[in-house]
Amino acid sequence: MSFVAVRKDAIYFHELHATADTMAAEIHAGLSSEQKALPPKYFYDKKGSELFDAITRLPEYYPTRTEIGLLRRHAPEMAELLGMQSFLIELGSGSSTKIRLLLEAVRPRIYVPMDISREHLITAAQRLADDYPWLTVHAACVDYSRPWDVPDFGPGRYNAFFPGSSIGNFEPGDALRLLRQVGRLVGAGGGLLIGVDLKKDADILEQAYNDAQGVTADFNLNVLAHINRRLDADFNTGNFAHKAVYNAVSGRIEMHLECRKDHTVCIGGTRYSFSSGETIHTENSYKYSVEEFHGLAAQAGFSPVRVWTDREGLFSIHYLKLG
Ligand code: AVJ
Repeated sequence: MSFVAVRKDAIYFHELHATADTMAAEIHAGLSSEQKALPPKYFYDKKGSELFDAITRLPEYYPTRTEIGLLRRHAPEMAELLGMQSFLIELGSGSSTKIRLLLEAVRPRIYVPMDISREHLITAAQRLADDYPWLTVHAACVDYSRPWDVPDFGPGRYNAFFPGSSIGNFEPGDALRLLRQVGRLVGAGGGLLIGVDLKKDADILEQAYNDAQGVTADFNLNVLAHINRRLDADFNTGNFAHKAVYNAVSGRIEMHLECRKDHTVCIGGTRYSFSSGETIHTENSYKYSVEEFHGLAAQAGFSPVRVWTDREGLFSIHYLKLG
């Protein structure tokens, strides 16, 4: 499929899927299984993207500030590795704040923010284009769990930027598939700069996902409100409680919504029963040691070039090359 651009004020806009979205079917499948589950991508409607931004400012949520610290400290070296005038594609660009730390140094030919949250993506991309008048921005709306077209701007050097440890929200097999797709995107010799949250003490992890102000709880519960808004459903968020625990065996934080009482919920004409105490599994956030991540990346054809970590060993940023 071709990569058709629509001019929207200061930016170009792309849809990377040929088919309409499958939200209703995915929600139905998730709520019909033995362990009820919802895909974490449905956190990110407009409200959810705003709540996620609020999470990144929480004192307990160390990943964002630690990653920004690494980007600030090592920006010159990262820019050197990325090279100038590349096609720079960011996966899960959200508010496009982190890329600002690298833009002036790398001066990409084209910057491509990709995100699932359409409105949030367009607003962030337009703001960026306003702030950097020399920059060409091609925003692309994409759901990585569905087949998507790899943007191709012609010959040149391609780099992918995938910050925030969003790779951790994918099951290892899906993470591998996504990294392989990133490989197709950057091509032989292309680069990947990726932020990966490290394995650490369970207390630090659990605090990061159980903040005192309850913003993460609101973020988790918002998935139900999002379903209500989009699918004619009648979830009462008051019937559920936020729960986040570290599963040391799997090396992941698990977020759940625990049902507080027996009740039913109607979604687009179908009834679903919920029993008190049962949970809806809403997210996994896998944590990787540097070696574990190198192993995963190698299976996708990426070779490690450089890795940066903070002094406390909380977070890592890898630069890898395809081939
Ligand atoms: C989307 C990967 C950055 O897994 O830490 C934050 C999402 N969920 N708090 C993560 C999230 C709960 C977050 N990332």
